[in-house]
Amino acid sequence: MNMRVENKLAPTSLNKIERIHKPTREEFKHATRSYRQPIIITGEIADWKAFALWSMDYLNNVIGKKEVDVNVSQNKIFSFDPENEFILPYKKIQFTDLTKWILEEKKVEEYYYLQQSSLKITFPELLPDIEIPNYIDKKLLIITNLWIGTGGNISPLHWDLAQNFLSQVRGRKRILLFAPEQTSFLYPFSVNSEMPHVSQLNIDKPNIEKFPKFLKAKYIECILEPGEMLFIPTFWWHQVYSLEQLNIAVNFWRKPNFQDCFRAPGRRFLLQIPHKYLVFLLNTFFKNGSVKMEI
Ligand SMILES: O=C(O)CCC(=O)C(=O)O
Repeated sequence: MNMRVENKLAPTSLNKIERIHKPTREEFKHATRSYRQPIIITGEIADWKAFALWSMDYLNNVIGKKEVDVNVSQNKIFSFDPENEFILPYKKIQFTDLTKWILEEKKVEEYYYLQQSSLKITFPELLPDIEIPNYIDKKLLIITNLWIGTGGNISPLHWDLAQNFLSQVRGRKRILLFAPEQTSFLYPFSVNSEMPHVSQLNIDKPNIEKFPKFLKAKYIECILEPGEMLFIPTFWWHQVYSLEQLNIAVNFWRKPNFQDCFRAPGRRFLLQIPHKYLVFLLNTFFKNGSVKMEI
């Protein structure tokens, strides 16, 4: 990423993502300032069966015949095209075709990424291979998803309302994180658009004439190794680069803490569409509604 040197440090005291080995829930809460700061947890995933078992052969045996939805991109940026305000299409392919494509990857017209695919709904056979982290009360767990892709895939800059435990099983990911307070430098799409949680910027080739405040944005960076779990708190912006040819991750979404819904991105909704946002929050917290920003 071609950002200037002065952008290297986050604005808070946090300028590095700490690693913490198998924390207890209390230690986790303390280290993340009550689920508000990112951290990398080591040692948890090594205990999962998935960590020992999930090779391409194993996955092909267990789920190979399934049809899966893969997102399709022409330029490896998934699954939004920020520059054209466009949500990319997906297509159904057999799982073995996806794995074959990943292993044989060559220069092609289109690229695939299995993103955010519910384990419970689509791959229940794999559920016994993973363990819900101790930091998520079962009643606060929203969804557990599988991600399978290949090096070069990019998930562009966005935030999620849910707290996210991104758990790397195979391959590594490079991740850039911007605190919620950086929102005014990151040019999210309009609160009324279909992707209000996505930045309009391509941060690898930022159009500074159009988005001049981006030069003030500060970020922190980490490499997530296989066996590590990155905790991404509510409203922390993240851009994710897959590094290895085979890249497999699981992410757990946990309900946000109520007070965190009013950090900078949430305040935009509150100021601009207060009624809709409050109804959305009521549904999220009291009626078990979705935490996706479909407001
Ligand atoms: O791993 C990726 O490519 C993106 C992950 C992500 O954006 C998420 O878990 O919210």
